[in-house]
Amino acid sequence: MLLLAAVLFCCSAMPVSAKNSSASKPASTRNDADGDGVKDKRDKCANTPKGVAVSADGCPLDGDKDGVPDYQDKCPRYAGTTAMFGCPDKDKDGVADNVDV
Ligand SMILES: [Ca+2]
Ligand SMILES: [Ca+2]
Repeated sequence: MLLLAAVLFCCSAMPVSAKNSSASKPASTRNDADGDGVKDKRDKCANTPKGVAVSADGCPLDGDKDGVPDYQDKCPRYAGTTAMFGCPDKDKDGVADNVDV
């Protein structure tokens, strides 16, 4: 019971200190935890690595829409699989088409 009270106290006190620390930051990084320029409220991918190009909803761009973001996609212009790092593997032999002979 004592522990529960401590947890409640800790968490109810948290937003106040968080508010204070964010107020001292420049407006451009305020409420944007990953610093991609999309505010956390609208950011559907709040943990985008630094320097990655993102869409309006804050998610990394995925030009070929294969579910592998361009920055991790070895074949950003061809829809592929996650296992092949975004490259297609038409014959499903585990070797991506771009290196398969
Ligand atoms: Ca963001
Ligand atoms: Ca791809």
